[in-house]
Amino acid sequence: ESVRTQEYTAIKCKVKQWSEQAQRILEGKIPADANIYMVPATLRPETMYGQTNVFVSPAITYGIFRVSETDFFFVTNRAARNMAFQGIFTGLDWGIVQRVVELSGSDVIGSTVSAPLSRQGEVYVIPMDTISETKGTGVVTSVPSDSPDDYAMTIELSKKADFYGISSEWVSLELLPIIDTPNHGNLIAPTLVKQMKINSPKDTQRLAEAKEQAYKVGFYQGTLIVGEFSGMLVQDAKNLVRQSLIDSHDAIEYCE
Ligand code: A2H
Repeated sequence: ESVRTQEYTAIKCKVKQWSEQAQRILEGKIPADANIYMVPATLRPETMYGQTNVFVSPAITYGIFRVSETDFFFVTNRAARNMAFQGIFTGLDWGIVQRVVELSGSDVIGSTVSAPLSRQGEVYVIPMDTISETKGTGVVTSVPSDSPDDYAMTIELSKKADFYGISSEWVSLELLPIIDTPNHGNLIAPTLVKQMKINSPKDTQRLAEAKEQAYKVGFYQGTLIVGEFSGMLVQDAKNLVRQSLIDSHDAIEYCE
């Protein structure tokens, strides 16, 4: 475990439609005109162009927390506490974390949320068992073009939708090429997953290797091929995309 500060970009994915189960739980608990966001934490803000789903863990308990008069975040208790210390919850009494409701990840699967920068304006919330409760916000953006973990989970869910208790229509199989590389093409995650013969999200050792390689190649050799900073090297564009997301109020800084 690194002792350095991890600087995440927390993406504000506004809830468009709650799953039926979440609707039942939320009934009467939150003002109808509230803006509620699922807030995945990412280390790769430049990949948000390729977001196709949002992952939550069915095994984690989340909360919806008041951020301001009008805005609410769906994150883990732990992340909400960190956010409060970082001054992210504004217009509230200092240090007071206001949890409006508790929900299990399984309650919100099948909801839809906005996906800032992505060509798919709106994406489904789907399950990922390997999400850690003690990292980030417990919510993860799925970018199967560039993240081997996301790609492997996407394939798993599309093959075993019934087993996971989801509708296969919620799993996006679209791969959006967003970063080009000299030797691995423009869909590095599927390329590595196939090359390394990774057949399941449980193939953790090879996935860790693929993740490391995808991260290095993407960062040091990748060029963005979509969006405002298209044509720029990922290492130059990364912070520009991040700042652009923050300026448009689609993301916030989050550290731990
Ligand atoms: B990354 P680090 Cl395209 N549990 O975002 C498991 N994984 C989590 C998590 C949690 N609680 N919170 C965040 N993550 C994921 C994009 C991405 C990411 C790409 C490629 C690699 C990559 C899209 N998913 O991460 O352990 C999030 O996925 C590889 C490092 O704090 C986040 O960034 O270093 C990353 O892991 C944070 O991992």
